[in-house]
Amino acid sequence: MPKTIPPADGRKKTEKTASSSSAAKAAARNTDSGPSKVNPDSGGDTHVEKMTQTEALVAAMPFNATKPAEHGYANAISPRQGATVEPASRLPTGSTLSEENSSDKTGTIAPEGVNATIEPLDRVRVDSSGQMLTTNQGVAVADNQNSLKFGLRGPALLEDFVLREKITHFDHERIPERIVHARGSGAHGYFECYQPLTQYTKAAPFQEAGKVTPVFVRFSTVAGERGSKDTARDVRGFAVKFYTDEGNWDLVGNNIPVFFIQDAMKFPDLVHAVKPEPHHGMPQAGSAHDTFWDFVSLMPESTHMLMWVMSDRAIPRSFATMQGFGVHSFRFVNDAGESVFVKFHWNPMAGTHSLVWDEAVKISGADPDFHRRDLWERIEAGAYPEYELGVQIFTEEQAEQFSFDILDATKIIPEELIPVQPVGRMVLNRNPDNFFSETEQVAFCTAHVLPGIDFSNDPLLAGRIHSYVDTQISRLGGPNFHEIPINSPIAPVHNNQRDGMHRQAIHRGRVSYEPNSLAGGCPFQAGAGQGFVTVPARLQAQEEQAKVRGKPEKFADHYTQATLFYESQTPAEKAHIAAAFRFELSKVTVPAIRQRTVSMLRNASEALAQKVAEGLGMDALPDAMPLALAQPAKPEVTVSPPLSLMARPGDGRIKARKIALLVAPGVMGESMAQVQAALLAEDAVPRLVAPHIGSVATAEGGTLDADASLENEPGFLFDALVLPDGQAAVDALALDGHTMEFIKDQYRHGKTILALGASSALLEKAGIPATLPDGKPDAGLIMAPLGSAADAAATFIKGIALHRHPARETDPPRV
Ligand code: HDE
Repeated sequence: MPKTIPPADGRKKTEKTASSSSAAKAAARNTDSGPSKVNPDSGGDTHVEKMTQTEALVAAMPFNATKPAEHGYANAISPRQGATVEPASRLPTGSTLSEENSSDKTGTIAPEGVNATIEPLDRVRVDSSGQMLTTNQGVAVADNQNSLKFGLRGPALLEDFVLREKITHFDHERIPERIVHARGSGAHGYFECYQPLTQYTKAAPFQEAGKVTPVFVRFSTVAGERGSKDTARDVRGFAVKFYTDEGNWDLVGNNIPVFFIQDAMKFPDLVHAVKPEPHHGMPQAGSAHDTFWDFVSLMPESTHMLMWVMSDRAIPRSFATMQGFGVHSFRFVNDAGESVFVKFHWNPMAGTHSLVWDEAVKISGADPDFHRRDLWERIEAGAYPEYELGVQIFTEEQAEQFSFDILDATKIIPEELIPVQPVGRMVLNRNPDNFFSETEQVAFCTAHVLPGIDFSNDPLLAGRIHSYVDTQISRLGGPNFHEIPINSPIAPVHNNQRDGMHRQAIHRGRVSYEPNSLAGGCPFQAGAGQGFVTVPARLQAQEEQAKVRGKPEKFADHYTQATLFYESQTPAEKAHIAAAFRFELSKVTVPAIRQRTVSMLRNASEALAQKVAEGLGMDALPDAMPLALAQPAKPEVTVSPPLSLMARPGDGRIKARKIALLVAPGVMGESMAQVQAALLAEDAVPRLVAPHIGSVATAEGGTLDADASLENEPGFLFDALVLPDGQAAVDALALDGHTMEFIKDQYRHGKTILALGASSALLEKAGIPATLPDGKPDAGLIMAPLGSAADAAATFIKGIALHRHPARETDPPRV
């Protein structure tokens, strides 16, 4: 009879005795027909034993006991666990009797219930220290310098399998890049739960305080190709893969909480419009061109997103200083099957800080890898990027009362309506070992959810649930992308999917279907107790119960939240939005597209439309675009301060900030060393920058070692600047045109500048105004007379923590 499975090593060895009948033995050795009745006396013969146990296993399932449970509503929302029977031993479920014969290659019999493809990444890590070079077949290569030739000066030979393997592999090194979000940077880390959220969700990461779940995060730009620049004006992807013990959950979000469109049907159109124009392939990684503005100005629902994309959110200082959002409404589901809606927010501990446009443009030339480098260096330095996960939780009833539709991805839920509750934190503490294997091959899919997390009916989300799996099939070469090490879960994987390109799992046994009795019913359906069950959300209204192509009425309010966003910004942020619209639209070659965009903006903000129109040299404002919804519902709030980047200054730390310390021969080394030490004590990254790299003689007779030059690390790459004391150094720097550009960029971009002793002359020579445009003192300009470097360093550090001094700005800039 079937019973508990004995351990693998307790398995009976084949003993051939005379007591088993020859007929049974003969029958058990056939693979193409069986006896009319199985002889239960195996006589120790393994073939017969397997046949006997197989018969018992199958007979223990005389019919499909769960078939009736496939019907009816109650079963639909609470599926039963599948029927299983334990075999008497591991014999009947194995593929082969020869599995006991082991070798260095085969290893031993598959451990019971184990799928080895999900073991930690160590199983595929390769370290070549102390190893000799081999081919992919493990054959040692004697000569890796020369191809095989017929004579030293003769023709190369086709026989050269070493060369041909190397070149063939090289020829296929590239895989198709992501159609969007092609340029990305990744990191490993962990998520730690603050308190159990069991009241709302049974999702594994939220079950206990202190529970740690490994994650892999990939940040990205959207429009640019894989080799494009980091600091383009663009949305940033913020995709997090949680390797939970109940399977992988991918929260594939952006750094902006809304989107351009409301329905997946329009996504290919949006992407075609923003990508380089198809006739000449320009521009790269930019939205400042005709087709993008043509499309969005015909899609007024994009107005809210355009406000965000024209704001400084689209040019973050660092991946560590930007927020992330799940964008759509999702659902949390608890153990009792009750569900609430949830929106996800990632808030950076370092605060939200961005670049300014002039800075972003210059950085893209000097360091196209600016964000990737910053992320890598922060992690290598132990200044781990950290984010708090917050959730907005609300019920169906609350959602019905809102002036907007929570299924509309162009709308936020103002924090004044539903506060953001912190539920855990994420720390990114390990760089990938290999960019391609991890960051490039990671496959995020919105379809990857867990018990406890479910979808809303957002029509944009619905399209995404399909799209991501589909795209991985072509990008990663087939349906087995889940077996690529970075993608495999840490939770067990057992199903009857088989074969396909690049299959890695080697399944033991002959069963790859369900229901089955030959494998005791395994793997069996989990049922509602442990398995994923979709929330049986009901549609209430009559008209919702029809098959239609259309949108709910509230989706037609295209401007209320665009206005809310704009009105919630500080004056400097508003000025940046206006300047960004002006810049982008100035690059459009068709005036009618500009007109149409401005006519759309009039519905969001007359003041903004006016400013943009002036900046574009328009004689008069075009008529406002007709509204799709004449009387939108009255909004609950008209200003929401958390929508400003200034609302999150961060923890006041300056860790990982890069500060330039300009030096030249004759520098007063001691005061510079004091500032350097103060910055290092704060975990900032001070760099000594000189006219050229190398040793610089100090006024005191010592030396400083400059590891960057005015040429290779221009001023806009730094968060702050220290100018040196020492007349000879000041004179030398004043003669170098790079110094003036360095100082001007630092000033124009609102950075904190510390001028030690005699170096105030450099500020004068660069034409830096001593006061703000309104005549008030500039807190970002710190003068340190001789002997005050240590005190001044403390003020300097506070200034850097503010990140920028926007009060200095004018349009156009004074410097
Ligand atoms: Fe994506 N998106 N997307 N998207 N998306 C992809 O998947 C798609 C949308 C987002 O680092 C693709 O693996 C459709 C919204 C991120 O690997 C693709 C629609 C949001 C990433 C795809 C959207 C995102 C992607 C391209 C509209 C914010 C990068 C390659 C229905 C919530 C993930 C890939 C990574 C990537 C489709 C809209 C975020 C083609 C059809 C809204 C962060 O599947």
